[in-house]
Amino acid sequence: MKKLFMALALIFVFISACAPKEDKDAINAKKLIEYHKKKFDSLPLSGKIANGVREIGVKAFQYGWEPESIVVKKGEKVRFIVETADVPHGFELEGIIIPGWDPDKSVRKGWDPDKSVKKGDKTILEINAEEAGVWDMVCTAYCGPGHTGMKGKYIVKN
Ligand SMILES: [Cu+2]
Repeated sequence: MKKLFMALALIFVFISACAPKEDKDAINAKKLIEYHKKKFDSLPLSGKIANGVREIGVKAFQYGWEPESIVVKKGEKVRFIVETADVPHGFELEGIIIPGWDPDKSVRKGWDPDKSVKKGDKTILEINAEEAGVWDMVCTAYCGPGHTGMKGKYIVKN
């Protein structure tokens, strides 16, 4: 009888050790995801709608972007009006193809002056925001020692 009791007690200890517990880390992770989702959803959209197109003025400078984050809605047609405040800069949304625009032509090798953003010019680029997500906005023309840190975000909300 004592042995049976011991065996039952052991089984009980074993089961309670295996039963799913409320994992603190999982709860915290869920809270964090929720927090960021709320923050993400509440981001204001950039620019303004003109004739059904979201127009956004983007200014490149040594070494950053104004605005630093561009926010649009999935399904929108987006028009970037890109200018530079100082030296020529390139423009790329990493992983997104902009029709008629080759960001690699604005790097030093094979540099094409028509494919970089020059002072006094407005470079107009259009894309359709087809997919929700976050992409890096980068400069593809070497513009000085801070060039590689010249990063912004392109955000497409659902
Ligand atoms: Cu640059």
